[in-house]
Amino acid sequence: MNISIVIPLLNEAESLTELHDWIVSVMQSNSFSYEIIFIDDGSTDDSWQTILSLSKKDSNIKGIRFLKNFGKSQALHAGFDKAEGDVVITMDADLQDNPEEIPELYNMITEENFDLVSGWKKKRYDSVIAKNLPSKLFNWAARRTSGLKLHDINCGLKAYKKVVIKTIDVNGEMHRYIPVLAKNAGFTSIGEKVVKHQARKYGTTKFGMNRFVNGFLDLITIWFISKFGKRPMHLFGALGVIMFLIGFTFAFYMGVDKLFLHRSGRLITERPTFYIALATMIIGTQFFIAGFLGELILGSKRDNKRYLVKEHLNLD
Ligand SMILES: Nc1nc2c(ncn2[C@@H]2O[C@H](COP(=O)(O)OP(=O)(O)OP(=O)(O)O)[C@@H](O)[C@H]2O)c(=O)[nH]1
Ligand SMILES: [Mg+2]
Repeated sequence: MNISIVIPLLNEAESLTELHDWIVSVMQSNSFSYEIIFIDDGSTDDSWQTILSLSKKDSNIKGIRFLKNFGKSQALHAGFDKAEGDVVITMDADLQDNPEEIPELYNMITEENFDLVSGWKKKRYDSVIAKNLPSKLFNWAARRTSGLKLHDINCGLKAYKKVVIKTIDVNGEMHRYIPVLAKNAGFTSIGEKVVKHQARKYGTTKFGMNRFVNGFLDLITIWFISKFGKRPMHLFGALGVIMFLIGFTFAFYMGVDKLFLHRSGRLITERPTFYIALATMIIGTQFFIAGFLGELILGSKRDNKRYLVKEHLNLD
């Protein structure tokens, strides 16, 4: 199979039929063999009914319906688990991403040998204040911490070699940083393609302003994971030793002073230095324990099923 198209969605019933017809016409005019995997992430509208009725006409449609809303990352994770095509395309369900871009993306993966190609909505049809400016800032920060030269890291339209999506683990809200995850996993051939973007035609935005707060917190996490994820003790151990040594030096000085020099007539507990020494030694120990816990967690095998499926369509 040439292409798997993975489409995570939440309450996009009005868009699905038009999106499906558009994808099919592009697939047929390029004679690609393909599958479309819709992941309905606990929609409360008619999205699943629409997917079922589309699948009656088109056997290339597969579907997963989550028991409740687990988030876009989990939806992508489930779609990636099931994808069989040599090239995997992800796109939004709201008709903002243009299926006409798929053949060119496919060629970039198969002929130019990219591991991952990310779309770049160079001309956006979104509000400047709510989306474009925060998004520019966000992408700048992501570029600085990750070293990737992408302009639009969180673009929904992306193409991957199959091995990439079978390797990376998209969890939490990490769908915003898939190129960084891919880079950390060792896939360095990461490209970018300017893609057409449309204004939203039906339905409503699913992510509010809190996307930027969450986005920046995730950015710190991913920076931390890519630097210290495999060796937390290197960070926490070093911090712990430094803090502990500072505290110990203060305590040692006070001890020597009290026992041998007798320069201060006060009790040790009456001196501010005592509390500095105490606090830094305790914090140092805490850092050390955090490092140990990190290593323990890394060592134990984790269960990576983070979603529950309610129904399947054409999947085993
Ligand atoms: N699986 C899943 N998909 C989601 C969720 N929230 C949004 N989506 C899908 O992710 C895609 C992008 O969401 P949008 O709300 O369009 O985000 P956006 O394109 O940045 O915002 P607009 O420009 O207003 O459309 C759409 O296909 C949504 O259906 C979710 O919680 N789970
Ligand atoms: Mg959208």
